Amino acid sequence: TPRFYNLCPQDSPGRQARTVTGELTEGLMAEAASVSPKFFYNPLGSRLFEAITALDEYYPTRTEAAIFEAASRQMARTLAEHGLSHPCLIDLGAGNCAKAMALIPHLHPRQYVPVDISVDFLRDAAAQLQHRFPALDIVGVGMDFSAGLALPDAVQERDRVFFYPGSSLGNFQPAQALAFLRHMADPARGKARGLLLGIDLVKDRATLEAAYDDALGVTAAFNKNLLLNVNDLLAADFDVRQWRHVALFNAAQSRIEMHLQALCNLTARWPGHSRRFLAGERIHTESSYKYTAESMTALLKQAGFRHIRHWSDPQDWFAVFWAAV
Ligand code: AVI
Repeated sequence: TPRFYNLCPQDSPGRQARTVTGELTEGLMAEAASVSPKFFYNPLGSRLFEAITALDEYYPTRTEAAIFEAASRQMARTLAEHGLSHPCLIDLGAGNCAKAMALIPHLHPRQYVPVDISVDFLRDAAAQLQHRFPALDIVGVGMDFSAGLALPDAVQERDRVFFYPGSSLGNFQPAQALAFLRHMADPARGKARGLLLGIDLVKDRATLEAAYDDALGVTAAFNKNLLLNVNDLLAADFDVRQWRHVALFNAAQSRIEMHLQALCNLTARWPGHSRRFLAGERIHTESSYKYTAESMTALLKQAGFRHIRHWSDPQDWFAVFWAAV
């Protein structure tokens, strides 16, 4: 079995619960109500997200996979040109490690470091991967990397290449995305030599909005399930039937926004609090920023990366960037 480090806060359940309660209450009581998208991912939410990635309308997952399939040899050559023939591959949000599994035979990492906040899920996935690649040095790390990249000493400092696929960077506000990339490139912190980043690109509104409002209603269920998770976490009484899923492309901010919109006047209650919502009022649940090749190149440069190139699909719907420090 691979080495595994759990760096998730070992807070007492009570203390952790109070933090979550405070964060949720603050968002729900704000004049423009919001809940962080991290609250999508309870066990049902993770399954619904997996279902989303299989939808016709949700092009990012399969488009990214096709780019990796077509270009992984070129990617390996590019890394080798930067002296990274045997990198330490740090997989951010590795989940089931499936994306890395396809890449490892091409990139020949000396060490593979899957990182995820979902600790037990990752532990199992890392063990399975070790079976598949018995000689590979695997160091699993359970942590919330959005809070920083302080990796355990067992993770080698040399030749670090961060792997951040799936357009997850798009769920950060651009200023947060820049701060995170800077942190990665900082020789004293993330110590990255390079980064392989998958990011969704700006395209026509209809394609974008369909990807976040599919005909089967899977994304609507994914969005509404957030209220079920909030009910569990806060002991709240949201009725999902009183809410509708809204997904729209905000072109000025270059982002898909997901909201839950109240279908009638209603009051939601949880211990110590209540919030009245008028019909039509919304809770903002997610932003998914869409970049252009130019805007992402500029962001990576601003963060301290040099030698930037990217690969995309024939329609230019999605891009995989290589950026070296
Ligand atoms: C995880 N993240 C990159 C997805 C996205 O496209 O922003 C989450 C998602 N939300 C609705 N559908 C998918």
